[in-house]
Amino acid sequence: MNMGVTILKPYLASSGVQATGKVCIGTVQGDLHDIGKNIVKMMLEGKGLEVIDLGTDVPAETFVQTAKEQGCQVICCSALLTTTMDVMADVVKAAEAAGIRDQVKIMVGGAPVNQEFCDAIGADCYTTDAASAADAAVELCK
Ligand code: B12
Repeated sequence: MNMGVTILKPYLASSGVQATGKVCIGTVQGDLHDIGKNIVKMMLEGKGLEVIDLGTDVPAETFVQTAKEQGCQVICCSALLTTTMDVMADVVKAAEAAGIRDQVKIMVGGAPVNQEFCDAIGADCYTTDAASAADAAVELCK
């Protein structure tokens, strides 16, 4: 999958275009699934957004610290395990504790996540797939 993504990336990423926003993305702490996260990353880049990829097993504080230091408008959290999706709630809390909750939008996704969960933890946006995630991120960056 990752090899395929590497081949497709030059065709999807817009070249010579000024970035329309800055986003950081990662799979939450305790979770090593990254295929979906990597597809979302590729689609975000294809929409002209600058993407900081934090990789997998990312602690809540790292998402928030990165957003604060790098000036990201959106934090994208991915989770594939029901046991790790609660880390997304920690990201929301960490953003509040760091005083940047009003400056950053938090997007959540991954197979076990749904709109109800997004609302319950106070995140800003949930979408089901990479294409809609990229469209939503562009809107949030505006
Ligand atoms: C591939 C896979 C693995 C690979 C991961 C390889 C990798 N580099 O990612 C390996 C073999 C390593 C693995 C390990 C494990 N896995 Co696994 N794995 C899967 C599997 C088969 C596919 C997941 C996948 O990649 N789907 C394809 C991608 C494209 O879909 P996606 O991630 O959902 O992403 C899309 C959307 O959700 C969305 N999206 C994703 N992220 C984001 C983020 C944002 C912000 C937004 C908006 C949208 C979005 O866009 C994406 C593209 O459209 C699933 C079963 C399944 N059929 O889903 C099990 C599954 C997720 N794994 C499971 C389990 C239990 C494990 C292990 C715990 C097994 C074990 N006992 O060791 C370990 C966990 C290790 C860890 N700590 O993370 C369970 C989870 C059950 C649960 N309820 O939590 C599943 C559901 C299998 C099962 N039926 O039991 N796994």
